[in-house]
This record gives sequence, C-alpha cells and structure tokens, in this order.
Amino acid sequence: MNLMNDIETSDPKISDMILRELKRQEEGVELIPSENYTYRSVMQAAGSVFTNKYSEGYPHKRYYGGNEIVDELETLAIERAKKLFGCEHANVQPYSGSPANQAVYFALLNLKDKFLGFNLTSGGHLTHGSHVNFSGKNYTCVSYDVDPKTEMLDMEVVRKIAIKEKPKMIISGLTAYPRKIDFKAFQEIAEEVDAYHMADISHIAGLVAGGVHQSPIPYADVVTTTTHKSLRGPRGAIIMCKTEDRLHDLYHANSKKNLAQLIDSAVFPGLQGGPHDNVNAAKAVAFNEALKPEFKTYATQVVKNAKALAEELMALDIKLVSNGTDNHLILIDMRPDGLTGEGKLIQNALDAAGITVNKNTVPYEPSTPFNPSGMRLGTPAVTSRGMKESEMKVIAAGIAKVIKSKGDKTVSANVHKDILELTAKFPLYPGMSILK
Ligand code: DSN
Repeated sequence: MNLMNDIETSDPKISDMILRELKRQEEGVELIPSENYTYRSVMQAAGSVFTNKYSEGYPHKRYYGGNEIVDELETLAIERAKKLFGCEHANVQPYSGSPANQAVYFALLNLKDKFLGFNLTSGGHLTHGSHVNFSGKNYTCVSYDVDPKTEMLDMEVVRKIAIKEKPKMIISGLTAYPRKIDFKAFQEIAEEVDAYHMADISHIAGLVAGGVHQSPIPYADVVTTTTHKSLRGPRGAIIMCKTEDRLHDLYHANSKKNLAQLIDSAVFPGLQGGPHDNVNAAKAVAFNEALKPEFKTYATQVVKNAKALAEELMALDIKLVSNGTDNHLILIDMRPDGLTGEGKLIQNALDAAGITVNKNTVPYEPSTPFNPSGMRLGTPAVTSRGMKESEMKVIAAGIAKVIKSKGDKTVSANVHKDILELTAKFPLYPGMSILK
C-alpha cells in the first residue's frame, strides 16, 4: 500500500470530476445564497492529517490517546469563535447545520414538546419544524409566517402566536427571507412566554461577524450556525450559548448542569461520535480570516451587491418577494411573468446560461416545493470572487433575459457568452490543480 499516492494516478475518475467541478465553478456565476468559495487555506486544513484522528470528548477530556495537538486545535477554534461572535460558550463539533439544530432540541426539549419556527415555504428551514423532517416528526411544531401583503415578518403576529401556543422554544432564523431579523424582538417574546430562544444564523453568520446585521448573541439563549455559507469556512457548524443556570432550571429542574453543559453533552455523547478534527482545523482557519478587518469590507460588499442586484432586477421588471432585500439574498417571484410552478424550468435555463441559482417556494406558494414559483439568489460567492455593483448589472440583465424569454434555449446560450466573458475577468483559485 503506497501512502504517497496522488489522486491523479490512484483515482483518475474522481480526479477528473474534481477538475471538471473546478472548471464549472470557475466559469459560472454562483448565486446560491447558501454557497460560497472558501479560502485555499481552509481546504488545506480540511484535507490535512487531522483527518486521521479520533478524539471523542472535549479538550483535555478525551477517550483516546494522542490528542494533545487536537486539544490545542479545538481550544483555539473555540477561542476564535468566542472572539468572533462575542459569545460565552462555543461548541465547534457539530458536523453540519441540521445536526447542530438537532443537538439543541435534544438538549432542551423532550419528545413531543412544542416549538415555534418560521414556516419553511416562506423562509424557514426544514429543521425549524417541517412535517417531513425529524423536527416536525419528533416535536410538536407550530409556525409563524410573513404578512401576506408586505411579505415581511410582523413581530406582533409572532407574539400573538407565541402567547396562544405557549411553545417551549422559539426559533428565529432564515434560509429564504430577504429581510433583517429582529433578534431582540424575538427574545422579548420568548421571555414573555417563558420559552427558550434559539437563533439559527446559518445564512447570515458572515453578515453578523462582519457587523452588517444585528447579532443575536446578546439576546438568544442558543445560537447555531453553519460555517460554510456567508462565513466562508468549511462545511460544518457550531453552537454558541449562554452559560446561565436559570435556563436549565426552567425545564430540567433536577439537573445540576447549566445550558453550556446541556449543549455539550447533547452533541457528544448524545448525538455524535468523534469530531471531524480536520474540519475543526478548517473552522479555526476561517474564524481567523473573519476576525481580520478585510472581512468587514467583504460582508459590507455582500449586502451592497445584493441591493444592487435587487434594484437592477426590479428595474428590469422582475418581481421580488418583499420588493427588495436587506441582507445577502433575493427571492424572485416569477408568478407575474406567467411562470407559476416553473421554478425548475427557469433554474435549468439559468444553468444553461452559466448562472447557478435554486428554485424556491414563494410565501404562500400556490404550487409545490419541487415545482415552485420562485428563484432564490444570493451574493456571498460572487463577492468572494471580487465582483461589485457593476458586475451585478451584467448578472441581473442575464437573469431577466432568461426569465422574460420563459427559458428559451437561444436566449440562455447568448447569456452564457456574456457570463463566460464576465467570469474570465475574476479568476478563481489561480494556479490550482486538485489539492495543491
Ligand atoms: N441547504 C441550505 C440552504 O440552501 O439554505 C440550508 O440547509
């Protein structure tokens, strides 16, 4: 067995796929709001020898030997997360966003307990109580929705639902809501009804870290986030929380553990096995990048680009849910263009034009999630590439042409030429070949 083998020679099929994926990413305009281009340094850490280690437990409390460097690594990742977000406690072990949310529910709720989350169709997440997800199956879930006219959250309506339903937990957070979230208002409601408040900032973590969105840290009991979206890190997640005992007294009256201990023991040994130390190394690298002043500039530009893209689309007679954006994402409502339920058609036509987006439900969707009437776009990835407001105009023009043509193939082919010209000016990972 040769440990020094390289993928090009040992597995040419996969090697070829990696190179083709690199080309696809390089030549296309990536607008899926939950995606990003991470740093080469993050990929190097994720592909490092930390892949080989097992380290069940937490720093200096492990079940296996050989963890002295992993202890140092995880401690540094925790310290950097705490500094970046200003939180009291951070658990950096969750494998991804869904397991992170699952760990919080496991820590704080009993099966069938009630929680209140954002309706998936209007901008929530599967794990915020969808009936097809473990959250909807294991817990009693009720939801709040956007106002049908403004397509924005009305906190007074959320408050009334919370008072009526008396949930044990309220979730704030989004995956397809283009407006700011008022975490302070959510916290006030949670306190009024004696509920935990969990904020899921997976989409906006980079904006929060960059200071361009209100942070939930001073308010929410628990905050979860993935690390690979606007934060630009590796695939993974973290959980942050307060360390007060008051919280666990509410529902775990006989427990001596505080909130942080409840979260930690839900992650391990409750749900997960050994942490992915290679990914945790990569998380630490990304936190270090996000602590630099340049990251604030990046986050500011993400929002500026989203606003520019939104304004240009609206100028081209494209209808946006809530008529604009405050954050990194935009939701196009294609119903006025006669494209109700045609999300898949337009997603494919945009793919052919080199623009990657995802079809998405619109609030109160009249069609189905698989054939929805909306298109979700976001600017974290194009901003990582260095694109600014003038490039957003080129992208908006391409999207509008494809939508107005109702997915005409010739139109997609013509837009594709403009996109290739655009992306050629913004090289991605210059000089990269496979893992070097
Ligand atoms: N898949 C993520 C998103 O696109 O928002 C959420 O899990």
